[in-house]
Amino acid sequence: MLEHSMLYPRMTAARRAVSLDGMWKFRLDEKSEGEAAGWVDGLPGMERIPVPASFQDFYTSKDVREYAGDLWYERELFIPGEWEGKKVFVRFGSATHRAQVYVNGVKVAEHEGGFLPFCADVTDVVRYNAVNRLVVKVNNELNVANIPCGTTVTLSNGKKMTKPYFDFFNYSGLHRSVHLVALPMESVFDLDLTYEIEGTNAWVSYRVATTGEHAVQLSLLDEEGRQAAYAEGKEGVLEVKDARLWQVRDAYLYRLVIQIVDEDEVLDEYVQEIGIRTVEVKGKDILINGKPVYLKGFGKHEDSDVVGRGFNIGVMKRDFELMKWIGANSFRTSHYPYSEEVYQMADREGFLIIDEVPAVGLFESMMNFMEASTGKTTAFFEKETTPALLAAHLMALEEMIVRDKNHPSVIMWSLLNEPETTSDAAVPYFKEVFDRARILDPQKRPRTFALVMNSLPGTCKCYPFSDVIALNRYYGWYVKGGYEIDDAMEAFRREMEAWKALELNRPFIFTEYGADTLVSEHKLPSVMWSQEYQEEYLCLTHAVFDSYDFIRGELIWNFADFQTTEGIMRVNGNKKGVFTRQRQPKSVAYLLRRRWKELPVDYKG
Ligand code: EVA
Repeated sequence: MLEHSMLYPRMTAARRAVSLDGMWKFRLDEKSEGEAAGWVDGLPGMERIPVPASFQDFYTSKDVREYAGDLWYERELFIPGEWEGKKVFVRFGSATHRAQVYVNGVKVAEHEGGFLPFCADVTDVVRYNAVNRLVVKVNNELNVANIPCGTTVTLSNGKKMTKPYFDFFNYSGLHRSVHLVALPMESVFDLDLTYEIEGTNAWVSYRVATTGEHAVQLSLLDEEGRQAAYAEGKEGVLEVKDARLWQVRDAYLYRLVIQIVDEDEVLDEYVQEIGIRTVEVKGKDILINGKPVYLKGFGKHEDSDVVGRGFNIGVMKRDFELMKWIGANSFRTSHYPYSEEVYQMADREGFLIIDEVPAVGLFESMMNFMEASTGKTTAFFEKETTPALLAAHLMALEEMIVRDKNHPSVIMWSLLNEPETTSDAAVPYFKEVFDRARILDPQKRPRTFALVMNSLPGTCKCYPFSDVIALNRYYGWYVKGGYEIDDAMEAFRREMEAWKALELNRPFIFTEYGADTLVSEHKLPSVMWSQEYQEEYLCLTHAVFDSYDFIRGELIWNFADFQTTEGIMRVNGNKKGVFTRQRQPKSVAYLLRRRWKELPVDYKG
């Protein structure tokens, strides 16, 4: 059980939540002198940067952009006097990749892992009705004892540099909103929900965890604010007559109002939007509310100009509009859990999410996507650091599932991206991770992981753990691109025949397929990197998808061009976007739109 509640901060009659977003003091710690120099009591200098944002792309110096090490943030914290007697927390949406938090010079929290929220309990440390000082030390180095994996090297000039084992820029800092939160002494801590639907009625089984023993009351309100169900007790069932279901791209959200009561007094109130729907894998079908669904959509990134991986509410809105325009119904949060606001929006818009824990780079290479196609194996899970890695992985998994389990949009957990799966040592590691996901999720949603190119029917020891087999495949790009593309498609079909021969009776989805494409390049006849080639590649790949009834989803790589580490493989970033980084369409967007608008939601079902 986590130490602090993962519930999203909300204002209600009993709760307070104040955004701390804005300009914060900022300082890089090139000489690792911060602690010794007393920075926990306040930073030297006057430099300020926005929160939330990555720090890297604001500045004009390469040493700043590529900086690896500690970075410090500071801001004032005014705590209202009327909060005395409440529990007071500072809640970080995330701090990439690890952080230590100080209030008035006292350490109040530390957290490992860069993509999930954590709280600092500051109740006894703050001065009330007064200004306090909040200092955060963030560190962005990579290693193989934490996720995502990579290394940190020291260059001959003494500067540190991170080398990710993954294909996205190591953006870091305070990427998400920070809130100051006041809760009553006795408060709602956690909520589990499961659904049963029969005919026009639904049963919402719930379990509320609180920090005390007083009675709990729940009422479920429909979108008009009318009460649709009521229940008492920490555990029970809400019976909803004529329930409006949450459907794919046709969402309906109820509001669940949870109160802790002491006779007539309301001690705490928390409000959670919920969608009534079921998720199940049966044979080759992915079922939402008992009906098969074919996934059409994207692997995405949180990535945009200037703010990097910082949450950008405008970009989020644009992304959803583009996904609606193109006829998508789903996306994977590759390669880490996204900002909570993204899931709230997906709940509202009826999108399906494959929620991915940041377990990426569990394959020793900067270009695993390339090297795996050569058959390279690395026995990643036999290192001294593997137990520590597993512990960090399980912790992130718990934080993700507890954070996201009540979003109707979340229909599947992705537990790793492109790990090494060909050695025996991978198997016990996978077992722990998959078992833990099953225990943590009250809804027992399907679990998956994305298979890299060398994870094949004959080599992969871990696919049996997956409820849905998810393939990342680049036939026609990393494998036999250009004029050899027909051979690539033959190899692709051979692989699919080998999967078919296993008769797994499970759904397969593609969590990646794509081709780098420069928006500036047109060429007749096509060459690799031209917009024409991206279209040809897609037509041929889709023809393969269409020939197998067990393929139940296509999430193209990537929604938009995104920043990566520089190198000979990347032209100022990965250019496999269907949209540019500025969210304008490449030619291929129109092709996809034609296809996806035509495919029925229950295609092949
Ligand atoms: C690519 N391929 O090569 C992508 C990567 C991604 O960006 C992969 O999962 O296999 C990875 O992160 O474009």
